[in-house]
Amino acid sequence: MDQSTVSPGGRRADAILITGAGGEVGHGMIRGLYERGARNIVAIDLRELDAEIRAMCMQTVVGDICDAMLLGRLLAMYEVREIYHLAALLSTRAEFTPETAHDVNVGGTLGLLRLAAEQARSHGVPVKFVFPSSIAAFGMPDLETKARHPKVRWDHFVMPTTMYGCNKLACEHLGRYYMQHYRQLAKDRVPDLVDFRCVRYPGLISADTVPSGGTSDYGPEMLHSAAKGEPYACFVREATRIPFLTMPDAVSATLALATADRDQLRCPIYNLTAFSPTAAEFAEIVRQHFPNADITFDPDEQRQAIVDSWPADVDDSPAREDFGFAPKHDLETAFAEYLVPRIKARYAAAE
Ligand code: AKB
Repeated sequence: MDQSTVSPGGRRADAILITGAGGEVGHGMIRGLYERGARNIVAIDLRELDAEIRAMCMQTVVGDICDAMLLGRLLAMYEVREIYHLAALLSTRAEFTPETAHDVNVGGTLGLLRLAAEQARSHGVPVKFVFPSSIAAFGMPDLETKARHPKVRWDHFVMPTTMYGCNKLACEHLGRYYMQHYRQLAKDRVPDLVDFRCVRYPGLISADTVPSGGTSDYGPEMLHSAAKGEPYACFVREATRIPFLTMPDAVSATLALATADRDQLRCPIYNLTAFSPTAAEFAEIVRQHFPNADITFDPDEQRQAIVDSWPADVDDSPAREDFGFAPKHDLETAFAEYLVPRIKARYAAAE
């Protein structure tokens, strides 16, 4: 055991555990927590984290969240007080290996919920479990219904058509179970072990990372291709519409949920969104900023069907009312104030 994490009295160091730390959201979440004063971050990912992110962490671990031995060793070293569970196989990638996706997305989450319950039982304080679900948990039955329901509530049309969406919906229910009903028949049941908090991310757009394996990725891929001067064939139709959020707004919203008073939170799940452009509108604003962008549309029928099953927009009023969700960026300011300046600097530095 690493003695550096155990005080002379045998008490383990407090820790915030972040899984999927090397991913798009992981980078932003670690930076956001660090900038808010967190100095006890333990980050885990399948790959080594880059130096800048590593410097913000108390410890970085290269490993698999499905590795029970690894989780056991972390339990021995730390008193985990919060978990931001960001590791997942996204919607497109999950369709090529659905059973593996289930093992990682649901099995991995179950293992961490169990760890959270055991930790809370051990140190006597509820463990905060922050979980990003997705608009993939929705399943609009057809385009006519999608058009008729422009702003979908969190509890409507939850009939996912992808393994990833099924996984996210399952984890939403598992989190609620661990929070409200865990071991409900056990004589030695301890209530309130896990404080589960969940947001449903729409498509996320980051200036710092290019996504991989998502079906909402046509937006960020289009933008990054234009910035690199590369042609881009969009895999959805021009008229395709889904909700999006910039990565900084997604991180801020997640941290606002994480730090809200529990009694403010009326919903088990919170929709988030900021803008819902069509793919054609997205291409138009990309061309405004990158006039030489070579963007064409070459729909992939299967991936198109996935995106068509996601709502055109979602009702995020509960997030705005309960924990003050207020995205900084609409479509125009997202490009003008965040995406384009950061992306141009990123690719200029890479030249
Ligand atoms: C995906 O496209 O799979 C994800 C998502 C919408 O959750 N970005």
